[in-house]
Amino acid sequence: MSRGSDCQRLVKTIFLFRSLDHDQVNEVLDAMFERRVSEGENVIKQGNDGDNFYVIESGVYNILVKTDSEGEPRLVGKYDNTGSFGELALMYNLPRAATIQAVTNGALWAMDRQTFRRILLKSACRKRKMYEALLERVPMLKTLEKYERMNLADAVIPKTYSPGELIIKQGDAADGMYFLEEGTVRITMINSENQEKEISRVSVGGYFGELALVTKKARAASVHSVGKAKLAFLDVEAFERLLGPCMDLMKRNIEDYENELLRIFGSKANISDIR
Ligand code: 1OR
Ligand code: 1OR
Repeated sequence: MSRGSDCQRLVKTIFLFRSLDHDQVNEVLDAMFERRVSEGENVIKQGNDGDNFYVIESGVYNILVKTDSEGEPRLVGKYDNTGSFGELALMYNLPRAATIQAVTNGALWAMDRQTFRRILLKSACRKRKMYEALLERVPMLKTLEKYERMNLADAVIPKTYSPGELIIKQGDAADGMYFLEEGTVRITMINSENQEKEISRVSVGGYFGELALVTKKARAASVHSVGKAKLAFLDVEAFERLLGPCMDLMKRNIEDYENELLRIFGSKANISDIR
C-alpha cells in the first residue's frame, strides 16, 4: 500500500470528509497511518472507548451489535472493501456502538482521536445536525435507520438556486437527486406536441430527480426554482450506496407519476419509456 495517491483517492470516497476544505483534506492525509489486520480480528469492540477512526483500503468486515436483551451479537451489516467506521465514539464521546470484525485479512488507514476531533468535529457535527433534522422530515427516508440517515447527512452537498433558475432539464443525463431544504420548485414536462406544462410542485421535505437514477434514463421532466431555493444534492454514487433501503418506496411513488401523467396529459405515451 503506497502512501500519498492511494490514501488521497480513498479520502475522496469518504462522505464524512465532504465538509472539509482543501487544507483540511491535506491535514487528514498527513495524519493517516496504516494498520494491517488479520482474519477474525476485532478491529473495534463494542463498549470500548474510541481510539481511532478507520478508512478501509481492503478487506471485508462484519458489523456486529449486541443489545442488553440479546445474548449473542447480531450481524447488522458488512463493509466490503470500501467505506469507513469508528467515527461515532469519537464524535459524540460515547462507547463504541458496534463491534467491527475482520472477515478477511485487510488493510486500513487510521486517524487518532485527537486529530479526528481537531479537524473534523466542528464541521462534520454541524453538517450532521443540520441535515439530520431535514432528512428526518422526508417521509421517503422514514424506513432508514438513524445511523443510515447520518451517513446521508454526511454525503449531501448544499446547493442554492435563484428565483426561476433551471435545476434539471428534461432530456439531460442524470448525475444525482435533490432534497428540498428551503423554497419550492416547479416541475414541467414537454409533451409530444411540444407544449410545456407544469405538472407538479415540490416543497420542503420533498425530493426530485430520483426517477432518472432509478430508471437509468434521461431526465423525464424539467425543474425550476420558484423563489430562492436551497437544496441538498446527493450524487449518483452516494444514492446507490445509501438509498438501497428506500428503493421499494421510491418505485411505488414512481407508479403514482404514471397515473398522474394519464390524468394530466390524457395519455401514458411519453412516460411509458421512462421506466
Ligand atoms: P463507533 O465509534 O461507535 C463502531 O464504533 C462503529 O461501527 C461506529 O462508530 C460506526 O462507524 C459503525 N450503528 C452504529 N454504528 C455502526 C452501525 C450501526 N453500522 C456501522 N457502524 N447500525 C447499522 C446500520 C445499518 C445500526 C445498528 C442498529
Ligand atoms: P428525473 O430524474 O426524471 C425530473 O428528473 C424529476 O421530476 C423526476 O426525476 C421526478 O423526480 C420529478 N413525472 C415525472 N417526473 C416527475 C413527476 C411526474 N413529478 C415530479 N417529477 N409526474 C407528476 C406527478 C404529480 C407525472 C407526469 C405528469
